[in-house]
Amino acid sequence: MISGSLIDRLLTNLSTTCTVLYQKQLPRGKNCSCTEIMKMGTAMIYDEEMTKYKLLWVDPVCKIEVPERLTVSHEALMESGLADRCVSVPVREATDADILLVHSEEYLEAVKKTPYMTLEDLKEFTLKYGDVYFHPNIYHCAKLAAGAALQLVDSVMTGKVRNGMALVRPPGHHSMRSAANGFCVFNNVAIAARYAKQKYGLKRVLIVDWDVHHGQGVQYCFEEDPSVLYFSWHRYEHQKFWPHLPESDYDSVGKDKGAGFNVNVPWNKVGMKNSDYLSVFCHVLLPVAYEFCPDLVLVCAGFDSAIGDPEGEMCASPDIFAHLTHLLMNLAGGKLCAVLEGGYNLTSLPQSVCQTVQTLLGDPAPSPASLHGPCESALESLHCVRAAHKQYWSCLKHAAELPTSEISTKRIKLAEEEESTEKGEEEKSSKEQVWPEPPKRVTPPIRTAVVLPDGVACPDGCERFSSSEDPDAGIVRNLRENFLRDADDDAALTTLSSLIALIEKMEKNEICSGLALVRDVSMAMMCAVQHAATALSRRVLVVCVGDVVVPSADTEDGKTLVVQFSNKESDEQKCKYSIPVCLKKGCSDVSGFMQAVLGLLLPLGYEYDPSLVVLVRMPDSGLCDSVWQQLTGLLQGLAQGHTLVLMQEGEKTCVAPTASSLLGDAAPPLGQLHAPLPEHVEALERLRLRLQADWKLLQTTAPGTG
Ligand code: X5A
Ligand code: ZN
Repeated sequence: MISGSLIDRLLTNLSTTCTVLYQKQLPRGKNCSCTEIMKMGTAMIYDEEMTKYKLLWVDPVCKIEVPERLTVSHEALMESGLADRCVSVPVREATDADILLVHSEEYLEAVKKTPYMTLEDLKEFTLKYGDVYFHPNIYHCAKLAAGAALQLVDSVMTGKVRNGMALVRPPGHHSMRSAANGFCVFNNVAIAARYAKQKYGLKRVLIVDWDVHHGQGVQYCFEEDPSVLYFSWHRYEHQKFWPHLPESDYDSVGKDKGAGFNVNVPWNKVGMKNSDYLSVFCHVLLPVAYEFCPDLVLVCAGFDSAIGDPEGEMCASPDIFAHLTHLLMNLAGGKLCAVLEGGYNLTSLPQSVCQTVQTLLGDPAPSPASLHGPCESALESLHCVRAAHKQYWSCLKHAAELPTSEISTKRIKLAEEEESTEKGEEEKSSKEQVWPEPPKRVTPPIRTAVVLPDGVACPDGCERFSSSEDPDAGIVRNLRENFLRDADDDAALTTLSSLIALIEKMEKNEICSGLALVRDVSMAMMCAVQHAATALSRRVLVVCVGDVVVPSADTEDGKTLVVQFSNKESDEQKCKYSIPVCLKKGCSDVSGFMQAVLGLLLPLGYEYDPSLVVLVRMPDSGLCDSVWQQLTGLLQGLAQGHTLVLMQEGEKTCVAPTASSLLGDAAPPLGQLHAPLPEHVEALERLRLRLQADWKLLQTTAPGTG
C-alpha cells in the first residue's frame, strides 16, 4: 500500500522529469505504475499567449470573438480543481510543414506577412475573407492553436495520456485551403487529422463537430477521403443561417471514394434541446461511428451549441456535453482529442468546457435532465440524414426512404421562412436565456465495490465489499421469506444482504458502481431490484443479457424498466416497462447487438432516467468481452454511473474486464462492423416502431414522413 504523501512525491518527481504535471488524484489505489497513471491521464493544453490578439476596429460580426473566451474557460478549470487533475501539456508552434498538410503555400505566405502590416493593411487583408479579422499577433496564435492540437494528438497517440482537451484561439473549422473564414485562420482539427494519419499510420479518423456552425473547411478538406469521417450538426434554417451554403445540407454526403463519409445534420430551427442532440447521437452518429471504427476521435469542440449562445440560439444545457463526451469515449479505445472551436456566451462556455473535461477525466456524468424526445424539426432532419446515408452504412439500411416531396420542398421552405424573418428578429432580441448552473459533480470516494466469493481475487482498483453492519432484522426476514430457499446457506444470506448494503451506499453516493458474482443471478436481481425500487423508491433500469427469469409483476408502476436481450422468441411486450429484445441468433451478431444498444437501449435509458442500473449477465449470454465492455461502459452515462453488475459465480474470467469498464477504462474497439443479420434488423425495427409511441427518444421519423 502506498501512502498518499508518497504518491504525491512520486508524482511530483514524475512531473519534473517529464516536464508535465501528472494527474494528482490517483485513479487506482494500488499497484500504481507510471504507465498506468499515464494511461489514465487527461491532457489539458492552454497558453495565455493565445489571448493576446483581439479585434482592433468596429465590426459587429466579429465582436463576439474575444480573448475572454479563453481566460474564463481556463479560470473555470482552475477554480473547479479540474485543471489540477489534468496533465498540463505545453503548446508548440505548428511548423510550415504541418500547416501545409491542409493549406496552400500562397495562403500561408500571405498570412505570414500579417504581423508586419499596418492597421489599414490588416483591415484590407481581412476584407478578402468572410467573417474574420486579423491582428499583428494572430499568425503567432494560429500557429500555437494548430500546434496545440498536434501536441494533443502526440500525447494521446504516444500513450502519455488517454485523452485531452486543447483550449485554443483562433478556432479552426471554417478555414479553408486558401482562405481564413469565420474567425478561423488555420484549420486546427483538419491539420491534426492529417498529421495523426501521417505520423502514426492511422487508417481511420473520426471528426465530431458539435460546434453550432458547419465546419465547411473540414468538409472540403476530407470530402473525397474515406479515411476521415466528418460529422457535423449545425444551425442551418434552410440555408438562412451563416455560412449559407447549400453544401451544408444533409444531402452532402461526400464525393467519389469519400461518399458516405461526410455526415451533415442541419438544424432548421433554433432552440434545439438536449433531446435533439442525444437523439442524433443515438440514431445517426454513434451507429455510423461504431460501424466505421475509428483509430482516433477528434472533436471540433465548439460550445456555441449550448444555451445562451448569441450565435447558436440553441437550448441545450451545459451538462449535455458530459454525455456527448461520454458517448464518444468508448470509441478508438478512448483516444479522444477535443479542440476548442466556437462558444461566445461567457457563462455557458466555461460551464460546458468544465463538463467536457470532467468527463474526460472519468468522472460519472450527471443525470440528464428531463428528456422529452426530439422536436418535429429535429426529427425531420434526423430522418433526412438517415435516408441520405442509408446506402452507405449498413446500420442505416432499414432507415425509412425519403419521401421525394422532401427534397423538392427544400427551397420552398427557405422562401416561406424568409417572409417571417422580421418577426424572428424581434423575438431574438427580447429573450435573454437563463439556466441553472450545473450542479457540482461529486464523485463517490469509492469508484467500484465488488462482492466476490472468497477464492476470487479483487481486481486492481476495486474495493472488496462486505457490509460492516449486521443486516437489519426486517431485511433478513424479507430475504428469508421472499428470496432464499430452505436449502440456501448463510453464505447466500450474506451475499444478498451485502448487495442490499451496497445498493444503499450507491444511493448515498458513497460508492459509484458495484459488481457481484452470485450463485443465483435471478434471485440476486429480484432482490436488488425490489430493494431499490420498493424500499428506496428509486427508478431502476434492469438490463439482462441472456435468458433469465425477469421480474415482471412489479414493472407496471414504472419503478423498474426491464430490457432483456435474449435469443428466445418472446411473447409480445407486456407493458411499456418490460421490453424483450429478441436476437434469435444470440448476441453473436455483434452488429445487431450494438444496433440494439445504440438505437434502443440508450435512448430508452436516457428517457427513463433511472437512478440505478442493474446489469445482469447470464452464463449463456454469448457476448464476447469487448462487446460486454462496450455495453457496460455506455450504460455508465446513466444514473450518474450507478451500475450494479450481477454475474453468475462461474463467470470468474469476466470479473476483470467488467471491473475495468466500471472503473472507467475505455472498452476495446470492436473492429469495423459488418451488416447485422437481416432478421435481427427487422425485429429491432419492429420493436422500435412499436415502442416509439411510449418512448419519444426512439423516434427517427417526423410525423407525416416515412
Ligand atoms: C468558430 C466559430 C463562427 C463564425 C460566425 C461568423 N465561428 N458569423 O464558431
Ligand atoms: Zn461555431
